[in-house]
Order: sequence, then structure tokens, then C-alpha cells
Amino acid sequence: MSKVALVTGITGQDGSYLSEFLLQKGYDVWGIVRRSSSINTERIDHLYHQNALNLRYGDLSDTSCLLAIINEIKEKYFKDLSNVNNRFEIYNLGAMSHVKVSFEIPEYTADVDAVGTLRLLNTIRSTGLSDIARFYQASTSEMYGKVVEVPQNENTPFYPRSPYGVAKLYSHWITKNYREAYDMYACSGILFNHESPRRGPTFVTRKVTIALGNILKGKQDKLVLGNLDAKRDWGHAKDYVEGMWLMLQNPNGPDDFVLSTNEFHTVREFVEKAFALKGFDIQWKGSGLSEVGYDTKTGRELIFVSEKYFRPAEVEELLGDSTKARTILGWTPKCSFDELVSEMVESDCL
Ligand code: NAP
Ligand code: G4F
Repeated sequence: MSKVALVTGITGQDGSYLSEFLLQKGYDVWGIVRRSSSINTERIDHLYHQNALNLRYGDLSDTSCLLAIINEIKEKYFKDLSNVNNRFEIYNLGAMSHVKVSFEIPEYTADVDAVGTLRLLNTIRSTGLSDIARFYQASTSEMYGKVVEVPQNENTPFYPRSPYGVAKLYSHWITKNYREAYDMYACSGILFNHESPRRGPTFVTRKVTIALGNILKGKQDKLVLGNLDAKRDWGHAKDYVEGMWLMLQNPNGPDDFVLSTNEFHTVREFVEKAFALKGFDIQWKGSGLSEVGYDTKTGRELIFVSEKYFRPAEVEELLGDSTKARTILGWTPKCSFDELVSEMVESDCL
């Protein structure tokens, strides 16, 4: 049996961990790389030597490339569509994934994060692969936005608060719609925030650990943040990509699942914990935009707040309930919050 997977967003945090995971399991992995004027493949460069990794340039805004890539895969592995052992897994991780940036490029975000999913689903159908395809959509806790209940599970109503959240909600529903309308094995993982040393540098956790490393090296004198009181349910990306894979192996058929640690922490707490690991004792004084975090041992002021990093509409708190994934898929997050902070700090403070 051919085990073949196509990963959009392969150069991203999750795409890189998922590719490692699938290659270890013996999959032939195909990845779509977005063309960029500078190198954007650092997270997967260490996998280049593997013959089972196949990369193609492409973009979720371009149906012609999706069609060409999926046709190439079909020609190579799935000429005989009657073979019941055929399995083609498609992980749609590609997205403009930054919530704040989505307010600045809302149309582009909708094109890639919403219509891009539709393009991919239609390409699977038009190439005649719907019966053997298993489709994973990267849905997000951001869809809960201004939360209507705490914690959030698969039955919690959505209330997105950003162009990103709204675009992802379209993708969530179109995935469900194609499952119901065309009997496709298509499911969505509603993933709460997950981080790692490979997290993009402008997301808050990585921004903090990079700044800490720079402060220790004398390359940066302060860290400027936005809403310190936002709460997030932060897990480790490595645990979450395993959950994605488990969703496509579910013997009960396609379904949607929340993946979360089921505990939340404030941005402020993340900062305190990260800085404490390198000997700082952060206390806070002032309030609002005048709030400052200082080290009690030296009196040095290190953390500042700027309006620049606030969003036009904020998601104040997200807390998941992943009981369904734990019960049905046997998924559990292995990395604790303290371990996550420590791994990221150590990686950025070498
Ligand atoms: P990420 O690091 O930002 O990676 C996003 C990937 O999508 C990158 O490979 C990026 O390419 C690619 N991409 C961007 N625009 C594209 C386009 N127009 N066409 C094709 N590919 C494009 O995000 P991540 O943290 O790995 O997250 C993976 C997915 O899960 C995303 O869809 C995200 O929205 C979703 N999600 C993430 C979290 C989380 O906490 N990490 C939680 C819930 C859902 P470049 O490398 O060239 O930029
Ligand atoms: O790290 P963040 O930018 O992540 P956010 O907005 O929660 O989105 C991430 O998780 C989603 C899942 O819920 C994904 F779908 C999405 O793709 C992405 O991976 O911000 C976390 C919190 C926010 O409340 C933000 O306002 O941190 C707050 N924050 C405070 N200061 C900051 C900053 N966020 C950023 N990026 N930069 C700051 O300086």
C-alpha cells in the first residue's frame, strides 16, 4: 500500500514537525512551498536528503498549481483508483496565520485561508481522488473568538474576532459541507495555540524568548508587547501534529476534534516564567500603556507596553476542552506548559 501525504504549509512550524512525523512513519511526503524572494525553507532543510520528500512550488491562491501537483501525485501512485488499499492524506496547513496581520491584509487572508481551502477540496474532487483522499483542515480556536462559553469544545458556538478567524470559519464549514455533500473523508482539527522553538518570531511566545536571548547577549535592551492579560491554552506543536494524523486514522470515520492542553496562562505569566529561567525576577508597576516590567534584583526596566501590538478586536481568553480527542483518538498532549517555556528559552538563549 502506498502511504502518500500532501502537506500545504510544509515550510511552517506545523508543516515541518508533521513532515518529520510522516517521514518517520514511512510516508512519501509531498509539500507545497510558497515562492519567496528570501529563503523560507529553514524549518525543513534538515529533511532535504530524504528521497521520500518531494517539494513543489505552489500557492493556495492558484488553482492551476494545485491541479498540476495533485495530478502528478495521481499519475505516480494512484493510476488504479479501484485499489482499495490506496490512501492519500492531504493536510491543509498553508495559511496567512497571523491574527494581527489579517486586519492589515484582510482580502489576501480571505483568498488564501478561506477560498484556498475550497480550491484544494475542488481539486481533489476534479482529479477523481475524493474516494481515496483523507483531508485535514487546520481549523483554529481563534474561531471561538469572543467566547460564549468556557471551556470551548466541538459544540461551542463560534464568534470570530478577526479577518483571520472569519476566513478560517469559512474553511471549517466548507470542509464539513464537502464531507456531508460528497461523502468525503474530510475533517477539521480545532487546534488551540501551539508553540515550539520553530514558532514564527512575531507570535508572542517566540517574540518573548527571542527577546530574552537578545537581552542576555546585549543585543536588545527591552521587550515591547501588547495585551499582557490575554490568556491562551498553549501546547507544543509536536504533540499537535500527532493529533492531526490521528484524525485521519480514525476508524469511526471523519469528524472534527479540539486539540488543547485544557489549561490557560496569561502572556504576563509566560514572560515571568521565561525571564525567571534566566535569573530575572520580573515584577510590574504602572498600568495600561504605562505598565512596565522590571527586574527586582537590578531595578532594570525590561518590558514595556505599546498600542502598536493591540488588535482592533481582541480575543481575551481561550481555554480548550479536548476530552473528545482524548477519548476517541487516544490523543494526549505530552509537553507541559513549564516544559514548553523551558524548551523555547533554552533554544533562543544559546
Ligand atoms: P505558520 O508557521 O505561519 O505556517 C504557515 C504555512 O503556510 C507556511 O508554510 C507558509 O509559507 C504557508 N503559506 C502562507 N501563505 C500561503 C499561500 N498563499 N499558499 C500556500 N502556503 C502558504 O503556521 P503554523 O503555526 O505552522 O500553523 C499551521 C496551520 O495551522 C495554519 O493554517 C494556522 O492558521 C493553523 N493553526 C495554527 C495554530 C498555532 O497555534 N500554531 C493554531 C490553530 C491553527 P511561508 O513559510 O512561505 O510563509
Ligand atoms: O501569539 P499570538 O499572536 O497568537 P494568536 O493571536 O492567539 O494566534 C495564534 O493562535 C491561533 C490559535 O488560537 C492560531 F489560529 C493563529 O494562527 C496563531 O497561531 O497572540 C497571542 C496573544 C494575543 O491575545 C495577543 O494580543 O498575545 C497577545 N499579545 C500581546 N503582546 C501579543 C503581543 N501577540 C503578538 N503577536 N505580539 C505581541 O507583542
